Amino acid sequence: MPAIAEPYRIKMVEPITMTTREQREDAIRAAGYNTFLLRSDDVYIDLLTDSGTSAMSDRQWSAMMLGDEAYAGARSFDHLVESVRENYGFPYVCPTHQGRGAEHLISKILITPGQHVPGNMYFTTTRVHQELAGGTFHDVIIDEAHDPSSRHPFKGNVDLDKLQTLIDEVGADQIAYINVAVTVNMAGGQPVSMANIRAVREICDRHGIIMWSDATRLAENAWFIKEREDGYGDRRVADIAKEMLSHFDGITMSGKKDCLVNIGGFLAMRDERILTKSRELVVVYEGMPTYGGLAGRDLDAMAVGLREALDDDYLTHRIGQVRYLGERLQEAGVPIVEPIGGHAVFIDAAAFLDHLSQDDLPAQALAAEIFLDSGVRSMERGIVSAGRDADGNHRHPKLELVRLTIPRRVYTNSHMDVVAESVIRVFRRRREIRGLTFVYEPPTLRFFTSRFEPLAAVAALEEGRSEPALAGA
Ligand code: P61
Repeated sequence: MPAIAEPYRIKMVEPITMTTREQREDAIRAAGYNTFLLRSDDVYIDLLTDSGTSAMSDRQWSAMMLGDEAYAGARSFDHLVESVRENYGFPYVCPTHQGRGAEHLISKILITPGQHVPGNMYFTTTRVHQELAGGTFHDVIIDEAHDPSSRHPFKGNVDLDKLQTLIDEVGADQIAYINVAVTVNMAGGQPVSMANIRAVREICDRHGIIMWSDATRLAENAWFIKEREDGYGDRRVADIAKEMLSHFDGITMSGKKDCLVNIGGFLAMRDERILTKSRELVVVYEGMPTYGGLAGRDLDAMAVGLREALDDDYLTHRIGQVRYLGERLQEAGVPIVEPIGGHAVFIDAAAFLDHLSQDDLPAQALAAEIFLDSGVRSMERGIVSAGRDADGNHRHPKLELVRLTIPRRVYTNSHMDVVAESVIRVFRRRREIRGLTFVYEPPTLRFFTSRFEPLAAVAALEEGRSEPALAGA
């Protein structure tokens, strides 16, 4: 394999903090063993998320200087609409402050309480908004997606039989819409094939069902189609992306990922009636329909970024960097989700810490432990993220993962080497790692703000010892 270097050079640098083990012990304890609650100043390499963490280009910064901050009718909005039309092929756009703003609006518009919403695996904010609108989410992803070791090339695919069975059971008129995420975040950044998108479209057409997409990582999905699907190898990613999106009635977009911006999102659609409803709601929850909670400069940065993210060279490096980290971990025997996805390497925490039960919150404990080792911040994606069901019981997802998420255009492969070395060190002494237990749990989206204690510390306190031990200590 020839070396793939960054297709850009670095014009500005941001110093980052190096910390001692003692500082990290204080920091993770103060954060209640939740990496979401760490201060960024205490983090060395921040792989919490690829959301809003991209480095913008010189062209995006220039576009920001031209932002039109008019309250209404800003030309920045026109720039976004032009870019969406040209690159995604949708005529209508409604900006929102970020992806979940768009999810909120579309859930309210399309769901009548009591209806059902199939999707290819849940995403936290997506499902919450569907439920708040009175809908019931149904996972119709293929079984392989729930198996970390399955090497299916399109693990994000919709299982057509599961979809058809749901339609037969509840009736097509009780399906609010189907939401197809490209790529599928919770499955490990796994793509959906063009053939699968076409097949879902056929089912939707047969039953008159609206076909929506969570297109948050559409550029990465299109790159995987180019790499893996017959007939697409010689096509430009930008063309593939446009073909993909041509099958959908509309999309929700978190611009914080594949539009390469730090904040922003939108709804894009073909149906003018959905546009009208979006505009009615956006003024209540976000702002005027021409800014949707964003500054004019944010709209301009997004208009430029969404085009840059479809560049073949950029994507080859981007996905190559994720793969570089994943392969280093694989070589050392660290269990990760395969194939390696588009935006992150997902460690199989259930296999990594196979001496813990899922109720001991292994992925949460492992994320805390990796931070303690090196200051690398990752994210739990397992039982804590899955939350509780309607009866108040913990959901037990099949995947118990720690996500090492790579921000776009931010870190070099030397940073990836440091991350790999740290994870491998922790892997070698994995048997010492203990579980965690909740000490504070909010009612929704609990993973963001929950606090935990090491199980060992709880046991020590119960035995009357005063000094709690650290996880893994
Ligand atoms: C992330 F821990 N993702 O992956 P917003 N759809 C999809 C997303 O990945 C997504 C949104 C919609 C984040 C941020 C985040 O449980 C969490 O612009 C496929 O963040 O509102 C966001 O877009 C929502 C992290 C969100 C989480 C929810 O890191």
